[in-house]
Amino acid sequence: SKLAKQQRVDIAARESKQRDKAHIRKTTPVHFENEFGSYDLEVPYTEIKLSDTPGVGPNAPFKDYNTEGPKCDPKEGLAPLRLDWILDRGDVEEYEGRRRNLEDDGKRAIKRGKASKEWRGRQHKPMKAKDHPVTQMWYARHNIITPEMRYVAEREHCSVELVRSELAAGRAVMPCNINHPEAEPMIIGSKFLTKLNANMGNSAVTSSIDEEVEKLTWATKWGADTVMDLSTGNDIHTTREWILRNSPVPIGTVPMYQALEKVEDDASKLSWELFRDTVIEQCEQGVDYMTIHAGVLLRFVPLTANRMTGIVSRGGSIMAEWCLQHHQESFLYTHFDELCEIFAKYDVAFSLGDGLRPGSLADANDAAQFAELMTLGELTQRAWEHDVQVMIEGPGHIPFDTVRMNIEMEKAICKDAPFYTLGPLTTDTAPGYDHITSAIGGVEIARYGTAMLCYVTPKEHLGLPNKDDVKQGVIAYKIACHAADIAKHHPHAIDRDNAISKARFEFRWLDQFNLSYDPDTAIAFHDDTLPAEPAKMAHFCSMCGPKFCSMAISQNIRKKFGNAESQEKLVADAQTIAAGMQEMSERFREQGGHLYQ
Ligand code: IRN
Ligand code: FE2
Repeated sequence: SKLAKQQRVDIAARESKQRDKAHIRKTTPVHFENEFGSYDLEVPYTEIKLSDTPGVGPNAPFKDYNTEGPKCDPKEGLAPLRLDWILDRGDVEEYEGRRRNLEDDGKRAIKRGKASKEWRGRQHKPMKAKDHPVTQMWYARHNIITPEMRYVAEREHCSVELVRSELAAGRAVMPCNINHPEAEPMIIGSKFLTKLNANMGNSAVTSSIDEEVEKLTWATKWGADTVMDLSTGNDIHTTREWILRNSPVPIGTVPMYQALEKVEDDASKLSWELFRDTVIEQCEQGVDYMTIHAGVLLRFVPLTANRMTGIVSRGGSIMAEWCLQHHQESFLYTHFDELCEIFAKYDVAFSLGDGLRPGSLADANDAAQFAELMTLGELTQRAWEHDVQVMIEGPGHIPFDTVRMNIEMEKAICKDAPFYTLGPLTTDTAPGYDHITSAIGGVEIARYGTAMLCYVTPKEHLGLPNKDDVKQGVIAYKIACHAADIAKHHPHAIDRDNAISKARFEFRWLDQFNLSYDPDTAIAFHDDTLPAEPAKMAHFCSMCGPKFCSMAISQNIRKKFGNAESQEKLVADAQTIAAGMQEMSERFREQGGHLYQ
């Protein structure tokens, strides 16, 4: 069984040959000017090449949203795409911070090329705001259109004014720390494509730094829009440095995990000062958004006493422990304005944590959950007063019929700040399949306005996800996000479905594989039944075989009756038939209209 397990992992995590052949990263050139400069933006998309429809003509390549980022040597890191945009605004300065470059991290340092050496030299010192907030929210509220906003508008195929106004109103966030200029700007808000986050994180025993970078690249390849680094252990700073320098997507963290590491896992030894310094260290490195469990208040902790599963949030339980030990209000809450001031200097976005989220259906929608949500609503307003971007984390385990109520509550209480939920899982009964139990809830909650879904992998409740689990989680959530976008009637969302359905009907097998989220699995499943190469051009599929295929029959029907003449005749026939039916029905009713007297 060990061998069987290994084989299963190999199939899913093997080289993504078919996908890599057909999915090509390209960029659209966009010229943009504002009061600070003139820019030639290169906005990425994925091109999926399609074959011709025999006898009809070529099919235009399909353009898809790209999260993958440019290729780079992991030891080098990515080029600092946004560096000039940031410097041109003239509102930041370098200063002596805690930041070290990879080289300073000693033994792990590996030689780098010239270009990146120059960039490392410039970046050795972290940057921060000089005199006003440098958040995208601040620019949006001051009617400044940034290259970041223009870039995002291109990616989302929407107007730049929509991007600006949603950011200004707090209905969308663009996590983009000025110290993470490698990241490609993206936006999270209910008017935009639904996004998905993938969590990574080593535990001391299971993962190396290289593996973490590989998992990051792997997750963004399959479509993760952001990645959270939840690493714990000794190399936490170095791991994060590697991830940030290689990440084309925003990186989120839970700084409380590192703070706890610093006090050797003794929550009672935590303090505001220690936490603040950890946050600043991460701001300087370039973390784009941070989960802050500031809604776990001392007086809410007893509300969890009679729960089936108590407090399941790691960050939430750490804060609850601290509050009880000291019998004091949470320092995250009492120092919240100071946190806002720090975040405003780097443009770090809050992800206000749901430390009291339900960990079972039995605990769903209880007093503790909603008491915390009310507090998050209050903190949202306070962050906005500092022009700091905010999103709100949500549950968890909740029954399907209460999913919609949860997003409606969040919108009302948090004044439309983007909701970012963990699933939700709609049943507790399927460990091993919780990517499915949670994707079901994810579609429903996103359909009514949740802006980003945090993926759940098949290993949830069981262990740490490996590469295979990461892919399973990402694909399950791609499906959920896309299904929600279609239900929301998001413009263009259905284009991909139309393209793949057309390919399916026309027996363009390779196009069908390539337009799917996981071409390699699609092709492998097809090959299980019809391994021969010509089968990929066959005008029947492996489900029905050559003698009876509904699609082949439909095509024959179309050939016979598809021309204008026979169409007219068909319509005329149908009208004659309908008239006859009508007559019969009237006669029947005249006779009393009952089958049995
Ligand atoms: C998302 C929504 N609710 C929770 N999450 C994610 O859960 C959060 O962003 C983070 O990645 C992870 C850790 O949560 P706790 O257990 O520390 O609350
Ligand atoms: Fe859970």
